[in-house]
Amino acid sequence: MRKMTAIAVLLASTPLAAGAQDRVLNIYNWSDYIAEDTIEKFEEEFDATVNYDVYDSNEVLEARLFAGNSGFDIVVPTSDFLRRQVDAGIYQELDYDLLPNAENMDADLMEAASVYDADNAHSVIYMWGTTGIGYNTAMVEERLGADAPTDSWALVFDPEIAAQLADCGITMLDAPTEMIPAAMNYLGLDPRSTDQADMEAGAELIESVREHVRYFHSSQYISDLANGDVCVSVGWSGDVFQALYRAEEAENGVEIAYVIPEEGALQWFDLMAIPADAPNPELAHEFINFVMRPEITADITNYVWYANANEASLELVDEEITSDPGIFPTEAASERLWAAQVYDARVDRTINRLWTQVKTGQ
Ligand code: N2P
Repeated sequence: MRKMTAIAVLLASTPLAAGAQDRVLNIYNWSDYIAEDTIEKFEEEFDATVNYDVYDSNEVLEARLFAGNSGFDIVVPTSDFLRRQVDAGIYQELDYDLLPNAENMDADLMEAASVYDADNAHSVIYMWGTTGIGYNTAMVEERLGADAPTDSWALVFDPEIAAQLADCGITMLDAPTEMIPAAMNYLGLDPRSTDQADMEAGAELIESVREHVRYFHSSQYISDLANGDVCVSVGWSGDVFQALYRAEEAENGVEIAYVIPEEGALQWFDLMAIPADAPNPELAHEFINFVMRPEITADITNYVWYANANEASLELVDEEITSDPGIFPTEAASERLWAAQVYDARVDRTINRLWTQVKTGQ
């Protein structure tokens, strides 16, 4: 008996046992943003335990990161937020020697992302998409007729039109840095403007339709659209497609469409990065490299309906996805897309103050 205890103590203190305990990876990612089996596959192959937590707001992620000691090894901010966070020094540089699969990435898209992180020194693209409109085709037609302006932001920003859709449910993202520029764009202003008067005009427009908006939330709309509980959502491309697909699966008669409005839309990148104080940066690199395998990224895109920047993965992505202009925009549509503006702390405070005003009406 005493001997067995001695062996157990000895085993527990061997480097091997300690190493296994250390193979814990803390990931903080967007909700509805990974394939069902990605984490399980990684855990098995890499003998690791993953704590996987989710958010649906860049502001929430940023607050956790800026508070320090977040304990996260991998986070996935959107490009413009990443830039401010890189400038604040909260990420570590990636060691590309540990990321041989980076060669699978699309050079043009990585270059576009380098505007937010010079030389992609701290981040690689996870997925990308657009912020457009998802709608229930039948409900909208019922209320607005066959020539409803379904390819326009008028659907949500024109008070007369929004009033007619209010009963079936309009929702907007709780994302000030995406909603206010979309409203500015609809008004004919530059969506990338940081001029206070322009931002105020955008906020005022949203306030003018606020009474017709059922809620501001950035993930609830997926199931609500799928179930026919709301009819028009300003949403993220892949999330609307997930709603469309869920409705199809449920055979509940709900038909959803996603549109990049003719006036234009935001195109964003979400990127994987490792906080400077990450407990396990080595394992974090292993995870990033794992995700950059063509088949792993393809699995994710096939499950979440978001475009990725992994060129080598595309031949493994369902044709239904690669050929959908809502997911991979046509060249003509791409010309109408704008890239996220980076706000400094002052502009960021302005936009957040305006947003509180929009949501609470004061
Ligand atoms: C996934 C949302 C990711 C898009 N649900 C936000 N950039």
